[in-house]
Amino acid sequence: NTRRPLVAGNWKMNGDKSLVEKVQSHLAQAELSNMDWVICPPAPYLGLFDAGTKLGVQNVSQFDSGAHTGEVSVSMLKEFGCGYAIVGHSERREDNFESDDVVAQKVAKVLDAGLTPILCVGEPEEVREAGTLFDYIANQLDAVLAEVGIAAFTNIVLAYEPIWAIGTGKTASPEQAQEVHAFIRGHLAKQDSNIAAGTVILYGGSVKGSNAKELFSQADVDGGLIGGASLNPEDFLSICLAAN
Ligand code: G2H
Repeated sequence: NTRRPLVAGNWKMNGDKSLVEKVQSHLAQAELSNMDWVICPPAPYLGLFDAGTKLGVQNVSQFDSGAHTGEVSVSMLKEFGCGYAIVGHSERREDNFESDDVVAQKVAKVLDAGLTPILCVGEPEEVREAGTLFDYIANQLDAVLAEVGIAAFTNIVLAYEPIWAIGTGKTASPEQAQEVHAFIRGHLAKQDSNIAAGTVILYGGSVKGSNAKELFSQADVDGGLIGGASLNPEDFLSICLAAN
């Protein structure tokens, strides 16, 4: 395939100013010409990175501006050179009650601004155990497809993050990841097989330097969305190298 691997570091509500320096200096010394990487720090740190560092945010408002206390708009992110926005992470769906509809509106807003959404989908453990995993993921995708249409998926990065594997140390096996990634691609292919073939699908959930290579070697796994391990510059770099 011609999909370019991507590794996105999601710091969540972690890190500090010194981590900005450490991560930049680690990545600067590496030869990473066959993949892209992006750092998604907490919003206050965005302006501290060197120009040219690929940046993303962990959340963005579905509104343009106005009386939305605590929210950050896409135009503000553009001012800081932010190219990506994580949308619909399971922690925001849970902590901030983001519905499939709100997630779809955010994806549309990010696309309108010319940024790339990293759209997260993934099932809780009880859904997997009940055997309704594929319906659950299809519903999450369909909410966004209904809002923006299949053509928009040329500019969307997907991330499959099984909720039971997030921050738990319980990584999905490479086979489990591949099975769902292939399902996601197949679901998009029902509407447009070319677009589906070109869509970058990341795996997220306890990816580390030690398991990245095997996960990324799966046919439909095009890189990773990295939480905990992105806070360790050596580990994050080794994950980037595994995708390169
Ligand atoms: C999943 C992932 C990054 P972690 O949420 O988004 O976090 O790698 O800590 O499981």
